Amino acid sequence: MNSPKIVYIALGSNVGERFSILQASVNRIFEEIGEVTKVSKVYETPAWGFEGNAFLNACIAVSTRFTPKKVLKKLLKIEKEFGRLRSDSKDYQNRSLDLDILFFEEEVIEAEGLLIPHPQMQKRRFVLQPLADIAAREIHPKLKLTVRELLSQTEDTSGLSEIGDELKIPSKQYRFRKCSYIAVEGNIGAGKTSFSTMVSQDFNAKLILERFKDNPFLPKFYENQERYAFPLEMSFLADRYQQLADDLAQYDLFKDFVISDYDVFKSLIFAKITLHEDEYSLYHKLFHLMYKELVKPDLYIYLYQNTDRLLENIKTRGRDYEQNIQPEYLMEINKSYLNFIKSQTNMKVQVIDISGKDFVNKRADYLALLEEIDNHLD
Ligand code: PH2
Ligand code: MG
Ligand code: MG
Repeated sequence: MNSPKIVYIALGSNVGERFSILQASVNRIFEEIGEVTKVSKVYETPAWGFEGNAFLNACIAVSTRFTPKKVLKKLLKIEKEFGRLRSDSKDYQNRSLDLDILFFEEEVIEAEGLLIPHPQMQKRRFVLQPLADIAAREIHPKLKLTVRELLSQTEDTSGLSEIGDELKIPSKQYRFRKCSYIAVEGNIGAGKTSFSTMVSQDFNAKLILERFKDNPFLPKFYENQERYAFPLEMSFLADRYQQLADDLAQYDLFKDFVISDYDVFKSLIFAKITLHEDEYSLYHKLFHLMYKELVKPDLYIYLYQNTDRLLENIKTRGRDYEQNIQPEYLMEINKSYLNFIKSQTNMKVQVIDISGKDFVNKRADYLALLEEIDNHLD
């Protein structure tokens, strides 16, 4: 999964209900591409480079995890939804909606059909003026000038007039942001790490990720369960306890809440499956000594994914030692989680079925998942 990047997009319309089209396209960009972080004022501008109706133009900043190519594809799709017709003619034409990528971070891309930064932007006041509203100090990665400098140097002298209406930034006030600590759980390969990482990025949360990579017993365990189950479970418990004790105690002033991609109870759930009865009872004692010291999550989310998709995810992420995991083992883990969840009376737990969903690659699925979590809260 990519980390979010800032893309600046220019919007223009000179046919139909121009302002409504711009606002509706901003909403669609939020749904398809990413969080809209800034919107410029809206300007009425004379058609530049051809004889046509006056345009409304604006610029927005969007935080996206998609690649420039994917963003372009989605913008073209949104243009089409608003009735944009493209003809083969090379001349400019009236258009209900035009969406152009101006900058994608500092990237310079010169590919067939995709030129970033936009090759004409320095010649167009209808781009530079709104862009300067939201990104005056951004540097053009090829021309090495700021947007403010480009605006003051441009040869385009056309007159722009600010209109009274302002574009609204689409956003949702999710109630889960009021939680102080959310734990995301799920089977191996369910997408716990991706989901908690995305939420931490989008909602300014502190992220706690399990450090499984450092566990020297894990690859050995998958080779020889009998021999390595106990040391594996013990070292997981010690690591998780230490990490949660440290990280949950350190209150981060600049973050709104904490989200982790596991809950410490995971240790007990796995131990019950992998350990012999006598080992488990020893383990159980130690677990509870530690458990009572820890801060408990005020929301526990279990992402349920079906076994086929789990196996598929395990394959695509390609950790060698996980490749022989059997479907039966995954089903057993799922069952144990659900038993644990049933026994919880004091914790707010949500089981969310994400089978058939792809929240990493489909933003609509991601937004629907956030919505579902929120609807379950009272
Ligand atoms: N877009 C063009 C060509 N000319 N003129 C104005 N005023 N606004 C635009 O958005 C615009 C234009 C090609 O995309
Ligand atoms: Mg254009
Ligand atoms: Mg265009």
